[in-house]
Amino acid sequence: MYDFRKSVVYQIYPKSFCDTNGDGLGDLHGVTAKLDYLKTLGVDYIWMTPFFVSPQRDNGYDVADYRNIDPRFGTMEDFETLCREAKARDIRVMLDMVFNHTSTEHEWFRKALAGDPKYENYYIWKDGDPDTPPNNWQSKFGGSAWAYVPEKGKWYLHLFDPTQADLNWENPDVRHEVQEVIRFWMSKGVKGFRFDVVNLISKGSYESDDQGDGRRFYTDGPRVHEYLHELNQATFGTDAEIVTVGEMSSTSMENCYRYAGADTGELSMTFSFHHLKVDFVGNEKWVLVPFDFQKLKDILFSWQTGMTEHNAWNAVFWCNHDQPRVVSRFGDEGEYWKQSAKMLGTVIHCLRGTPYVYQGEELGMTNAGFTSLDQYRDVESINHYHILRGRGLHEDSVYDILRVHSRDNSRTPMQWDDSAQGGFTSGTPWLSVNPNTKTINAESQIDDPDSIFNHYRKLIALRKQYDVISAGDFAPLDQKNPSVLAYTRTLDGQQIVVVNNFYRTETDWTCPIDLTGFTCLLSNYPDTEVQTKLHLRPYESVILYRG
Ligand code: TEU
Ligand code: CA
Repeated sequence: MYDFRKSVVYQIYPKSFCDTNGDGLGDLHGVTAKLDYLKTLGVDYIWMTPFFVSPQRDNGYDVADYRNIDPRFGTMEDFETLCREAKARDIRVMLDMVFNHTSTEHEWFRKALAGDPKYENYYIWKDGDPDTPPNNWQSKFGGSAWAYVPEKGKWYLHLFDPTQADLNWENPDVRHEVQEVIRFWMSKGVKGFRFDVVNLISKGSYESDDQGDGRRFYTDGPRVHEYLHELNQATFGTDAEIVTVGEMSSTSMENCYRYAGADTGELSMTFSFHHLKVDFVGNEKWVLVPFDFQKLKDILFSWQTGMTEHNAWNAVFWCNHDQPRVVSRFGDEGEYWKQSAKMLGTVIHCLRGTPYVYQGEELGMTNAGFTSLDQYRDVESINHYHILRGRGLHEDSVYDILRVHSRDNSRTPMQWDDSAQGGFTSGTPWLSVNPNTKTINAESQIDDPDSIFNHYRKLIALRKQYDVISAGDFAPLDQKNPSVLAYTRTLDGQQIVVVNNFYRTETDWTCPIDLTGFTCLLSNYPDTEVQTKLHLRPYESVILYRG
């Protein structure tokens, strides 16, 4: 079987990656054009977020046709070229399948609206009067999760935007349709699938939630494991080379043992987000609070040990297209930009799990820094601007919050060079390029041995070289330390000790393990010395090894 424990996945947000025809939108040709760059970095998979036909209300997560490519991104031939060129470089293509919902422009939904009972049963409808939604569930993007269709006198469920109608997985026809879509892309040579919010597909009871927004009734729902097992058996489970990852919204570890267990026949691994909610207040993300370092460690470490004990596999990551940039979030955008970006990379890449690198993370790209609403494009950000203003928050405070939490922070175009549009487009980009492309860009980093890019390149290479990194057991070190994040990985006679100073203050740290005989595999300072009593400089990070 293909050993995905040694692989690293690179996430591409095609719209913001590379534009080859000057329309301001990245395209498939642009991805093909940058494959050599990705080969240099050393990644094994590219996960591309959806480029299927879509009205783009949610940047492609509102799919109107699962089998065709949106002309904005290119053609099927372009996709086939991309797959061929990727394969020639030993890079595998992973697609993003959005099966919790379709766009309301999907043929199925249009037929449902027109009254075709077969397709009506593809979605979730409830009777009710036009003024009272069937329950109090909230959309993840704000407002009620129900939309009323006057012609039908019924409400349909949408856990996201009103143009993203939830599919009715209880209907076996829906499950068969989804299987056919997977088989279609498998026949094109696709070797991986990411399943969007896949733990929301089985709804339980449709009660109003007196304790929250309704998520406890549909998250990790009653039949979700059955559905995933069935999908596995009918499609990707027949090809041992295919790697799958489920995006798990507000999930529990117990459920992930099954979703991502080695022998459970569901998925290869899961994304969970609890470690990123450490700058929230409960589930509320539209607030400004410093991140809770102890909580971050406790959550990351408990997932490391819990998943290991149950023989299940984590996807490990800081960044994606929904999260702010990690160097802005947990690192430093200023004086220690480089050290902190490298340190954060080290933390993730030495954990037990498959690391995901989100485009631009390997360059230390930062948050967007937008100052006015017209710069934002994301439906969630625009909705929350109005929701927060409606609660009486001053405009400046709302902008302060968006600058920290908006999903557009990660969606600004890839910074290839120091030209005005960062080498992303010759036209006008759909979302502004960060002006710091003058100093933060790929061109200036590829040949610089001390760059963040080359640090990531080394981290990726180490995972392939040392089995202890891909397969070793995890154990925390000095978990309560207020500024250091440290752990060990152990496999047979090999061990690594990973020590990270998460702050700009220098700190002395005595390793609870005797470090005699250890050598330094990688550090983000050029002159780190191995000793049991370490003096850690700002954001210093070291990987020590004994074979
Ligand atoms: O995201 C799922 C999700 O619930 C969150 O990431 C959410 O977008 C955000 O954190 C709310 O604060 C997936 C996709 O990654 C995202 O881009 C889509 O918008 C969403 O599903 C709907 O398909
Ligand atoms: Ca284009």
